[in-house]
Amino acid sequence: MEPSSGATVTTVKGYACQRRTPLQHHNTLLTDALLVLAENAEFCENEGRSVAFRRAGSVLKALPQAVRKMEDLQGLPCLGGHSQRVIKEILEDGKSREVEMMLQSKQYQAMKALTSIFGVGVKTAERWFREGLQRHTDVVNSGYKLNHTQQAGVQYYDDLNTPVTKAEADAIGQIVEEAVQAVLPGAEITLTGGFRRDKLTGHDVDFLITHPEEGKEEGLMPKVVSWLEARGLLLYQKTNTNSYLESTDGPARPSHNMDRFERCFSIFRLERPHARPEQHPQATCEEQPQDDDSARERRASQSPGWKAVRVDLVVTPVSQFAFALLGWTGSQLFERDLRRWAGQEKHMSLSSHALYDSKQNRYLRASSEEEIFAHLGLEFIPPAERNA
Ligand code: DGT
Ligand code: MG
Repeated sequence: MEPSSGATVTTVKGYACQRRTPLQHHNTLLTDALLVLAENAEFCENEGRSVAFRRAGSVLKALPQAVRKMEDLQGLPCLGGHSQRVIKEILEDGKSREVEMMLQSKQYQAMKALTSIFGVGVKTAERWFREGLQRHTDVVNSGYKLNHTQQAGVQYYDDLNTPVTKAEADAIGQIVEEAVQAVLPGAEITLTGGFRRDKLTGHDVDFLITHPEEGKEEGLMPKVVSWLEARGLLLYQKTNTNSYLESTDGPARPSHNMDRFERCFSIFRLERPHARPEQHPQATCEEQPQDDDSARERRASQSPGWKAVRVDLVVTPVSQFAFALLGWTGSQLFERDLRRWAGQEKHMSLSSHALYDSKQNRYLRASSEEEIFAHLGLEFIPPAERNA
């Protein structure tokens, strides 16, 4: 369709991995609204719908200018009818009634609050909501039996829901570096995830650990974890051992995105710089707030001298490092579209371990992200432009 006169025509490719998506963009009002719809679809366990809204938002993030009228959307991919209706309403009225109502709804608010507890997924949150729980404090008061992860999620709720800064990520990086060098000199750590895409804050800090000599990295994770635990630096950890070699060594399946690396989900105890010493209750009894339940809970989860920070550690053999780096840098939608592109357009199968070419019936090696993009017939997109 020919755009009407006055419309700003922009060509945007259909896969997120074909586009450059910077961190800062021009359409946050629209993308924030679409994100609410995507989250709500996720809360209803409708993944297809959630991805559709995320894709629509991601296309708007890649535009070089703000959308001002519906004609500006002509020719753009991934914008379904529902997304377009919401965009139209916002362009005309400054907001979408549907999104506003969703934000006000008890169910959306409860699902958002409950799923923001570390260790609580949509299914559990949904059940708790049906049973009348709405906030993390309700979970504490319910007396429900929580698993180890959820206990940590509730205990450190406030800290874990306070964005991690780049300075904090760097401080954690120094600790991880020290731990890794102590147990395996010569091993290398790399900051991945959102911080590698130049995000200023994140919900966690992601690291890859490898060693230039293949095989040296085996068994590294338990040693790193022991080193950290011995120094009281871990508040929580759950380590999965590498199962990639033990499993049937078939082609990497693109739909299977849980990796089989040695991986540690953890919560670090990060000393705050210039932290005030912890206050003794008796010393300040005159200023004590009323000792109601919520005040007690707040104090229990407050940690004046230190902050609880979610950290993911992943150990990879150096032969798989480039794939792991590409797979862990994100964004999630960028990763999803990389795998979709590989499968649908190239008959290849990409994971964070390997790239398999089904036409040639062989794995394609790569020692850098650039080589993987080249194998996939894609222009290289640097990490800071993978914020799809
Ligand atoms: P954040 O932490 O919310 O600021 O944002 P990201 O982008 O760092 O997101 P995060 O930490 O959940 O994950 C980092 C990237 O790693 C993400 O973009 C996709 C990838 N990723 C996360 N979990 C898995 C996993 O289990 N397997 C694989 N292959 N990739 C994962
Ligand atoms: Mg992250």
